[in-house]
Amino acid sequence: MSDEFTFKVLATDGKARRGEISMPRGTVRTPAFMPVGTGGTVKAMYMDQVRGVGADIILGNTYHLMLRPGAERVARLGGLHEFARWPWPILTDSGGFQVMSLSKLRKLNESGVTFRSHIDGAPYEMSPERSIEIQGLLDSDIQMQLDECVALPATEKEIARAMELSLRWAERCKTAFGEQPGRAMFGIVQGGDIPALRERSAGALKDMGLKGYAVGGLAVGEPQAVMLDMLDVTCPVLPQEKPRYLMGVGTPDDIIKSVARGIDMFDCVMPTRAGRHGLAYTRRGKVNLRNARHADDPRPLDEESDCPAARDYSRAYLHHLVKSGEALGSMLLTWNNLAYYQTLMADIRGSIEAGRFVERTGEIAQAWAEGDL
Ligand code: PRF
Repeated sequence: MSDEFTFKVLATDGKARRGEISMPRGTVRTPAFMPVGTGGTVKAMYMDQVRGVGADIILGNTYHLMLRPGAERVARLGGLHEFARWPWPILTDSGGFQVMSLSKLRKLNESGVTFRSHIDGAPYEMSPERSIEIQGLLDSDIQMQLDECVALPATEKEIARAMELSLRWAERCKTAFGEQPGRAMFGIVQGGDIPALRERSAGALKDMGLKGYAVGGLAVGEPQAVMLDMLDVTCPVLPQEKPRYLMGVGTPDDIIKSVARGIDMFDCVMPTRAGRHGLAYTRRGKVNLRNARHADDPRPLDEESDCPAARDYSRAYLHHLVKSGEALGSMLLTWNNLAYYQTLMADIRGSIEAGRFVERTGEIAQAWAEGDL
């Protein structure tokens, strides 16, 4: 742990990096996967289970928490860590992306966004300064700039406009954030699927001297190959000595291919959402527990797993829970999935340290391809 926010690259293998982010609330081993805890809860999980599977940091959402229960209320109740009983690092997204995907009647201009809540239609305003203020009220350790993410496909003109606006908002967020030694504010690279715009965005953010950089505007409708091409042009422009976070990504395969290009941090609803829909991630690929083939299967999802959800319950029982709509089905499958993702990240980290990243991730992909046991 550390009084200051610091990042160290401990080992590299090709472009893949094994690192450590230290801050007062704890150390994040990278490459890291951050479970999504949108509204102050990683859905269907106790925080000790989230910690128990190996998560060093979770993600929270400005947008959801400002609407309900309200940022000022969370602050009065001691901040998000105390409120949700997660004392370790928290990264918060800034709200722009969620406003665009969830809210109603949104209007965006130079000063910020106005929108109506998806919950009760109440009107809200969010400027870059207000987003940082809210993230401060939540007591977030890693705060994100307010940005505008355009869905792909989009015109070059539209992508360029949103990217330039996001750069101006990055400057305003940097000023609003000020000097906070134990915390960080990350800039967000935009630029859609246009290499020159990605380079411009990453270069301008680098010049601002921020403590970390996110790559946004990807996994928004483009093929995986396009996303990877954008990482190929973006990562070399970003400073080596700062953490890089690919927002909202992704599948295990996306993660491996992005680590190979120099990404250090990820978040995605996939393991938690899939768990609530009866889908299990395993060493041998995805298993849909809704399928009738599991109804009489006494075997666990993975007898070699350290996670009780994967090791101690029969597929027949999990199938039964899922088919019956039982809460425990969601809980066990989410637990299994987050354990799988964290084990994958530990495996990736170990392979980089050992200089075996390509070889090891090849073996991991081979096991997925062999299919379920
Ligand atoms: N910006 C912000 N949050 C995000 C994204 C973005 O571009 C994405 C895109 N994959 C996910 N979450 N602020």
